[in-house]
Amino acid sequence: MATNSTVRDLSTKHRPVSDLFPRADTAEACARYRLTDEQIAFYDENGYLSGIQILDDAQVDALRAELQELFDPAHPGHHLFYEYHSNESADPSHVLFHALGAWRIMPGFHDLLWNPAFTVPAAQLLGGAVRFWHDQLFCKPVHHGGVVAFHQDYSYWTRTQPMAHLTCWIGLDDATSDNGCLQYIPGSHRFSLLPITGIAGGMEAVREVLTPEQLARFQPFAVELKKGQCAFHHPLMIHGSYENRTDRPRRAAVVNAFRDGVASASDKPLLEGVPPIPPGQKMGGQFFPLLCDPAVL
Ligand SMILES: O=C(O)CCC(=O)C(=O)O
Repeated sequence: MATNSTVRDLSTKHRPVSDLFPRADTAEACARYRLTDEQIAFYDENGYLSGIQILDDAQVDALRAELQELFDPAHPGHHLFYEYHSNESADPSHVLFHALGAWRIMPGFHDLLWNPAFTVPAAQLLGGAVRFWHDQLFCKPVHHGGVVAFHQDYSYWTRTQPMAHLTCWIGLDDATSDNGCLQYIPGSHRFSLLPITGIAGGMEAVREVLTPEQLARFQPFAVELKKGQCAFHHPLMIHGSYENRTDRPRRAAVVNAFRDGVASASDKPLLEGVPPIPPGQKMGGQFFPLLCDPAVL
C-alpha cells in the first residue's frame, strides 16, 4: 500500500500517463472531435453547449473506480487535494463529495485533462490554446437534499484575469432533473458579473442581485445528460443543481480551463497549497499545464 510519502504527485506530469484516452497530435486525428460551426454559434448565443460525448463506457467505469477509491478519506494521496468536503459515509451511494485536485492523485482523472474529446472543443470555444485551471468532483448521494445554489463560476475566479475561462461538466451517471442535473439560465452569460450570493444556501438566492430584466429571463433549463456526455459553459453562465430525489447517485467530474495568457491577479496562493503567482504574471508552471495548442487543430 502506498503511503503519503510514496504516492506520486501527478501534477509533475504534463502529458498522459496511461492509455485510457486516445492521443490526437495531428490535425487529422483531432478532426473527429471538432465542434461544428453551428455548435459554436449555439454556445456563443446561449452560453452553453450540452450533450457532447466525451467518455465511452470503459472510460466512465475507470473514472468511477478511481472516484470510489477517492471517497476514502484515508487514501494515501488525500493530502494532494486542494480542497475536500465529504460526509464520509461508508456506503458509496451515500457519499456527498466535492473535491478539487483529483488530477494530482489518479491517472484517469489526470489523463482526462488531455482527452482530445475535451481539449479540441475547449480550444475552439476559447479561441486559443487551452491551459488547465483546476478540476472538481461533485457527487450527490441517493436521496440527498443538498443543492448547489445558482451562481456564476467567474465570481469565484476573479483572482485570474482576463476572463477567458470555460467549464466542462462531465456526467459519470445519467443526470436527470430528478437526480439533480445541472440547471442553466440560457443567455445569462450576457449578464454582468454578479456579486457572490453563495452556493450552499438558498437555491435561488442569486435572484436578489438580478435586475427586473434579468429576473424575467430567469428560466432554468435542465441539462439532462447520459453518462459520458458533457456540457460546456461560459464563466458567467448562471447555473446550479437541485437535490437528488432518486435512489441513484449523481456523480460528475468537472474540468475548468482558461485560454493561454490568462494571468494571476492575486499575490495569494490561487489554490490551496499552491505557491502564489505574482499579479500580472501569466498562469503556468507545475499546477497549470498547457493542455492543447490549437496549432495542431
Ligand atoms: O455538479 C453540480 O451540481 C454543480 C456543478 C457546478 O456548480 C460547477 O461545475 O460549477
